Amino acid sequence: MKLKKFTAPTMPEAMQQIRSELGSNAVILQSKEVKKGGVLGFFQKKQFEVYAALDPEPTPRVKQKSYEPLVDTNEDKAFDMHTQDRVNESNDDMHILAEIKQMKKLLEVTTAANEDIPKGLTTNFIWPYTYLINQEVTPLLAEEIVLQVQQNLEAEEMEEHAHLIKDELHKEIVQRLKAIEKSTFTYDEHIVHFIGPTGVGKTTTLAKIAAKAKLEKNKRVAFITTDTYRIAAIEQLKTYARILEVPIEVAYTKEEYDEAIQKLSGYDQIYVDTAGRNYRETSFVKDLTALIDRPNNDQATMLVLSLSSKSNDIEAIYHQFNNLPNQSIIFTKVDETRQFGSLLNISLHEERQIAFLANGQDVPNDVMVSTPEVISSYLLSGYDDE
Ligand SMILES: Nc1nc2c(ncn2[C@@H]2O[C@H](COP(=O)(O)OP(=O)(O)OP(=O)(O)O)[C@@H](O)[C@H]2O)c(=O)[nH]1
Ligand SMILES: [Mg+2]
Repeated sequence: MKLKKFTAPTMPEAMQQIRSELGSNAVILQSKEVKKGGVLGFFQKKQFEVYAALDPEPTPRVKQKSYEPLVDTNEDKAFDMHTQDRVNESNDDMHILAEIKQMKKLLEVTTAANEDIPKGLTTNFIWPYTYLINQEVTPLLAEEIVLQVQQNLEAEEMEEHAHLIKDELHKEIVQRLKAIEKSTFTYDEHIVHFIGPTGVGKTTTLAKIAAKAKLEKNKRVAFITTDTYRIAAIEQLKTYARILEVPIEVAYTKEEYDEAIQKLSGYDQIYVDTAGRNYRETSFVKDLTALIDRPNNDQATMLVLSLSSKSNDIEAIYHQFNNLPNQSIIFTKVDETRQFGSLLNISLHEERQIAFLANGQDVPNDVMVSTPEVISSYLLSGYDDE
């Protein structure tokens, strides 16, 4: 397929250029009015930028007349591709629409300003690659995965079918996630600290997991909160303790914390809430680790991260805590975004599977065990809509 951008002062002139260069079978994919030149926004010249494409081997079923309504020579109107209204519903037209959709995807890819398409990707795989990039998967990871998928499908000579690409992507992602270390959380840990940045959902998620421990795993559960910076924070955990009928201790100092652990030592699991801080600051990390660091192995840390945070911030926070023993990762607010790349980035870069995903405010229901299949399904959930 030949794809080209044309620029002219008027739409009819652009059309003239397109006809003489690509012939009358050319399809207009997009057009817009732009202003060029001038000084400080004055004396700018109006120009029309039109993207047109020509398939050198058009399918025999395509009728020439179906293309015609797509060409609008009215220069006052920015040309738009709302083809649905203009094309009738015959099978041929549906076929053309599918082709145009395909071409538009290609156009988006071709015109994307900052996207470096990796060498070695054939046309059919540029779209899956840009899909993963739009999901905020890191470019290197997206390239690796899509190149592998391309290789797998080429070996089977099936690369041109879009749904096969999606299935193969799913397989590839699941396989990579399965190859890394599993989450170590088993509900047998005696002390479980919930740590993480401000407002990510530490207290809410603690209540959800503690409820699971008590109701599904029959564990005897107790709470400690060390988040004494805000009265509301203490009250929040006390409320959950009341609802779940579990004891709670409030610890203002390291000594009180040690006493509380001692006091609750007869319980199967002690869930410890901590204050949200700006943990990009190393001093906060030191304070927290000094507080929760204990000489026994019978403890775990739940690093709570929000999927609605920026990818770089998520990775930076992860690295601030990666020395803590028995650490599991929980991602919250999975329901608040449509970009799921961080789930894959963290898992594969750090080679550590995510333990839980929280997807709403409802305690205790909105939490699920994270599996490679669940992560891949989230990641590819918008694949067919794009
Ligand atoms: N949409 C959505 N909201 C969530 C989720 N988890 C928690 N929240 C909400 O996020 C807000 C903050 O939750 P908290 O549990 O108080 O967060 P925190 O990390 O303990 O906050 P600090 O202790 O202040 O640092 C609350 O309104 C929760 O209902 C989730 O998975 N999805
Ligand atoms: Mg809290």
